[in-house]
Amino acid sequence: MKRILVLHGPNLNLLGLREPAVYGRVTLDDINSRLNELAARRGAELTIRQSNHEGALIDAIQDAHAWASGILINPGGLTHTSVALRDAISGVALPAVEVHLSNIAAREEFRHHSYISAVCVGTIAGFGWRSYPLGLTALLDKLDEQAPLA
Ligand code: CA2
Repeated sequence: MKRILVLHGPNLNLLGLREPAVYGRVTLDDINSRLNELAARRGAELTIRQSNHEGALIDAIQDAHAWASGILINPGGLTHTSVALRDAISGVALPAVEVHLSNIAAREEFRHHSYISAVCVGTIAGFGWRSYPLGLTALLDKLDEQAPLA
């Protein structure tokens, strides 16, 4: 059974409740339900956390070293600022996929650089809530590819 840590960074708890013009009307609970449905279909199990605190996200990543097969992460604004989050992902050496609701390359200049991308298998951005299931599918496919043939 593949076990995946899903991490939502700062302010993503506001999804669907504020700024719908930028981030849409889908709530974080909606996204988590869809991810759990997808995971069940794929025979995977998710542990889902949201935090507004950098240290709490880093603790969750370090802890995942003991039990997870991979990480799906939307680091929120920390994408563009956090060397510490990048070091945590790199340190646990688990395959990670970075997702963003918005197309960060098409937004303000300060959102164009991600500290996280280089330590991830890949990044999916710009598809709204669908970035999450696309990212989870990509991560599970990658893990399937790595599994030894039966
Ligand atoms: O597009 C994404 O998923 C982002 O990670 C979202 C972050 C932003 O700082 C990144 O550049 C791109 C912001 C998350 C804040 O979400 C809110 C949702 C509703 C209302 C206010 C903020």
